[in-house]
Amino acid sequence: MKRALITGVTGQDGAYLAELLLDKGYEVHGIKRRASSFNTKRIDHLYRDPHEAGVRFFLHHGDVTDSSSLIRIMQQVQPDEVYNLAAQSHVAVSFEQPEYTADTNALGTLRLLEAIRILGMQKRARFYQASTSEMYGMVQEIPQRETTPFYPRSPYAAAKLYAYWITVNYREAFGVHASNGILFNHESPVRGENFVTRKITRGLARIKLGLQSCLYLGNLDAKRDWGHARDYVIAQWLILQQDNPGDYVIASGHQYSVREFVAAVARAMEIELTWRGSGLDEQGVDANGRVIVAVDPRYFRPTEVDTLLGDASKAKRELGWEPSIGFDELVREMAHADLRAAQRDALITQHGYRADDFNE
Ligand code: NDP
Ligand code: GDR
Repeated sequence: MKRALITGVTGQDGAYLAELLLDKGYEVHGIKRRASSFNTKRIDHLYRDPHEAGVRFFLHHGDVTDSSSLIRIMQQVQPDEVYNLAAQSHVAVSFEQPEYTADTNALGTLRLLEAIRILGMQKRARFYQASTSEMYGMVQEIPQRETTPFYPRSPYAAAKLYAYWITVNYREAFGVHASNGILFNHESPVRGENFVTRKITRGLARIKLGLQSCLYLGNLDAKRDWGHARDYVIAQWLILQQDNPGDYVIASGHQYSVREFVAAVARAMEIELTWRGSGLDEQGVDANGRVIVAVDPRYFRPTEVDTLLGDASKAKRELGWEPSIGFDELVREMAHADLRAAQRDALITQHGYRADDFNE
């Protein structure tokens, strides 16, 4: 039985990847951070009581800013495959916490690679690094492929660029089977609520159910190449199944603006939406003339990545990977899930939920 270790197992990709590897018969170990409240919502459905027979999913407390925890866990688990998904993954937040972002995203990767080296596991453990299209930043070529030069535009992207190159270096210097997946944006119903797609599906669902009046967004002109996380974790796994390590762009090859994403979600939720004004005064108005989408400059970034579009033909050729879930299906799935959540919240509100009821 193959053994995998996933950092960032409590995140969007960690949850989908853990499920995929368990389905493939792996023993899966995940590293989670200690938190004052539960942070395992995305993986609770995979967790079994460790006292039961045949358990194949295990969680370990650790942190990628803490070498000793990584070395201990790596030594204990002896993984065949290590997936480094842990990161401070919010680009806008990285401008507020640049040092922490570098510690986690850049040095965290180095610490894991060093743990492999210190423990002499170069020949055993294959390493996957969650690299990102954000490294292309101010794009030098359209579409972006493995050979396109990088030009990071945020502390997040600069830290990820270090992680990319240290992964390449440990491959070349120490013979680690270490690979980068350069993944373009991928989303799902369990995407963090403050990334733009989920903010839109959640916000419009709450507006439709009368729980919120307006959705405030930043740059509506930004263009992204959006795919589904369920497809993209398959690529992560395929990359580690290759005889030779390498670097791969993983993308859908289609591009939409944030404004187009809003419009697609409105259609999926049967909300009539028309745009009026432009720039800071641009607004989305519903059938009753109410402003339900507005621009708030607080969500603008000091430096923006205006446009991303990936060319995943190397992944198709060498990995046999292609996305199976298109833009409309992604939007429908996310819209449906957030409408259900909003319906639940609306019911609770209508029937007079009082927090006090649960404190007595
Ligand atoms: P999430 O933000 O959903 O998950 C990040 C995970 O990292 C969480 O489990 C989080 O734990 C964990 N984490 C954060 N800091 C630390 C730390 N110091 N030590 C240990 N764990 C930590 O991200 P995604 O699942 O969307 O993305 C996975 C990876 O892929 C990230 O590295 C991201 O940068 C990268 N990426 C994502 C893309 C996307 O479109 N989703 C595209 C390209 C790359 P907790 O739950 O406790 O916060
Ligand atoms: P991104 O994702 O920065 O591409 O990073 P995000 O969804 O945060 O932003 C996408 C684009 O939408 C614009 N935008 C807004 N963004 C947010 N979060 N909130 C808003 O209100 C808003 N309004 C407009 C942004 O300016 C941006 O242009 C994601 C993360 O998952 C990274 O970890 C990953 O590496 C990249 O995708 C690929």
